[in-house]
Amino acid sequence: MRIVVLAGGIGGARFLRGLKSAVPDADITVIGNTGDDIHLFGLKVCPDLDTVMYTLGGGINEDQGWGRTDESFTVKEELAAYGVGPTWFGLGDRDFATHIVRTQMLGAGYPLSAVTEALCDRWQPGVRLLPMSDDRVETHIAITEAGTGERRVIHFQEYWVRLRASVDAEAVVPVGAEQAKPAPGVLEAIAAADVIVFPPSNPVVSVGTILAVPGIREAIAAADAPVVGLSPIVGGAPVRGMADKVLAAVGVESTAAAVALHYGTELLDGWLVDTSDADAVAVVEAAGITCRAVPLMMTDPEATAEMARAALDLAEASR
Ligand code: GDP
Ligand code: FO1
Ligand code: CA
Repeated sequence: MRIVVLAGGIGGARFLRGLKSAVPDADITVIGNTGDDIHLFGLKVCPDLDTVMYTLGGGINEDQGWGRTDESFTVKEELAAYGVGPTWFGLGDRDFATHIVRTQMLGAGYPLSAVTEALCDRWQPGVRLLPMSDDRVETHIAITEAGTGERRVIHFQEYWVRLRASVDAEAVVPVGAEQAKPAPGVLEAIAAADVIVFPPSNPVVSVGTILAVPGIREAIAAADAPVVGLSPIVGGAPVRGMADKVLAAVGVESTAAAVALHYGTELLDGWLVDTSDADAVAVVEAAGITCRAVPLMMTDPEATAEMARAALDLAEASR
């Protein structure tokens, strides 16, 4: 079975781990969000690609959900001693090596897709990990600065990591997306898929950014395969992260039903909500999307594998 998954970072990566254990023989292609990417200290950092690669390759810091296990921060401390920032972004020593290899290969002329493949040679994630695009895309967030009242547009990482999403997101702009092309293999994987899955990733700054690359949304809408999604919103709030803030920026309520309607029937055939959101089932079905309520908390590997099985069952039912 050929499965295509549009993934952000932690929500996407954890779901993928469950999917792999539910269907060990599946041929899984992951289209990864690169809108979170940032250039720091002359290095290209790709948080969502790395989160998927480290999680599936056994190198992730499980408590944090991002970054490397067994990490130290000597380089970060030394940079700070030189007064070289930003100090708000925690790049660890082991993680630095990934960004050095990536930046070196990009400098030598390899596209991000080839670099990602080379990094995955080491990590063996057991999926084909494709960046959504080889072209530079960076998500920016418009805010009003709390102290000064000044309107500014800042990088998504600054909004999330420095400001911890403490002010409203007034607009979400995937800078460069309009000019970006899908990476090699992306459209082909979508067209050849037996099932397409939107994991419980952020609908705006993860899945939404991937869909903003011209051609990807259209390919999914046109695909023969059923498209099923799992709600990242449980009980009217994100399980973690700032999805509520970025959903508000695009005028969508933070409910499991509203996220399904935001994707719409053009994309979705099926939608899973958490059992605590069973009320949403009727609303989503009324809109023409097959919907079921099942436990959607990725508390342990078996619970996550069960979510993946439920998604594949739903895909079969909505085929
Ligand atoms: P990020 O790039 O690290 O933010 O990760 P993703 O975009 O892939 O996923 C973030 C989303 O995962 C958030 O909106 C969370 O609400 C959602 N999420 C995290 N853990 C769980 C869980 O156990 N169950 C569900 N349903 N959603 C989750
Ligand atoms: N998240 C944080 O909350 N603080 C950090 O200092 C931080 C550093 C970091 C370094 C590498 C990396 O791959 C991810 C990192 N993250 C950090 C996570 C990242 O900001 C988020 O998980 C996503 O980009 C949000 O979608
Ligand atoms: Ca992300």
